[in-house]
Amino acid sequence: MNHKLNVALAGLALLATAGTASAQEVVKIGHVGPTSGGIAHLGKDNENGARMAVDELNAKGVTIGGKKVKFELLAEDDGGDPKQGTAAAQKLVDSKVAGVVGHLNSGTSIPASKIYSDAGIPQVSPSATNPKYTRQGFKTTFRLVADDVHLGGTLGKYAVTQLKGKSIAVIDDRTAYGQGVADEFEKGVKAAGGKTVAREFTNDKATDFTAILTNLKAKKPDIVFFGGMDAVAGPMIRQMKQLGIKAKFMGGDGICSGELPKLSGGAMDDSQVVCAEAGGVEGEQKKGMDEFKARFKTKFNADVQIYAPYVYDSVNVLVAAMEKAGSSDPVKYLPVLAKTTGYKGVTGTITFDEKGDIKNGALTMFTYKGGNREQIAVVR
Ligand code: ABU
Repeated sequence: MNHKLNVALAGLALLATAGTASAQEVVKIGHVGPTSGGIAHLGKDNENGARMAVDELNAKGVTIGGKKVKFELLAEDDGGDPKQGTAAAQKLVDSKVAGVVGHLNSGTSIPASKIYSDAGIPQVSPSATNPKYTRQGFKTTFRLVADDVHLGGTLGKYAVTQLKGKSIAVIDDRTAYGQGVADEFEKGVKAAGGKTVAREFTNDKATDFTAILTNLKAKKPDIVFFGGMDAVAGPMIRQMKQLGIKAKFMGGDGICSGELPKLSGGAMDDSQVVCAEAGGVEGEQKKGMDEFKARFKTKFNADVQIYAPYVYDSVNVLVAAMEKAGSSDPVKYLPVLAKTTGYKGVTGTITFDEKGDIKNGALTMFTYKGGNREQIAVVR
């Protein structure tokens, strides 16, 4: 074969390849979480959950409306900061994403939800638990976990009825999540006939809690509840030990991570900490979750922190609605997404209510022994 013919054939092959590639529609999915700052380990965990879903969908091959599609993940960092969160949201809207998974924090998810709503782009948060997130009347706003009313209220009741707390102290970090879950916890304690003896607050970047813990010590609490995230809870537990406060330590999903023992510098006593994840599976369904965790570990050489399975399910729920609607155009698939009923995910069966909240959201109570998170029970 002469050289000219070779070049012509190579050109034809390239054209054919280019033709195939352009026949495959690219669907952009946005993900936002804090991959920098104090809870970057949680943001990265979330982003990995999204990446895993997208990689698996692309490997399996998905057809939407008769066309093979390829999903592209656009991952943004909001640093857990509301202003950075809205900037990231606008960037994703401008990039014409078909849907967004995130943000991680309530304080970023709530302001960002207005931007997605104005653009008509569906947003599924895998972790924001402040009730306001889904109570703004937006049709684009969905959540895969139970909210703080359920989470804080259940933990408050648990503190009184199961842990037999008699003098309960409460601290929060003044964020949309931390303050909200602490308020609901207090209500839960009171509804169960219990008593709170102190309420203190800090912020989500604080590292020294000597002043507030010294105040609390004088009240002799048997339980300290913290509304906030693990990056603050860890040092707080360490400083409680240094000050000789022997109380149990409770918190919501934000402290309930695999990283908490390390963040406390090994200061946690066995069973001292009780926290709850705002979701959960048991029995047969737990097999799917365990398999997910094993695949995640193989892929990223890291254990799931908290929300990666919820992020994974969020991406898959969006894509399932696109497949069912035969379109990745938000105008067409959003009404289908809103009617999601009985979707079997690794985090359980997903059905949205009229606000976009998960129906019958479960909670899983955990403690830590020997530096490992151990499940106590799934409660509804
Ligand atoms: N749900 C705890 C962490 C995320 C948030 O709601 O801010």
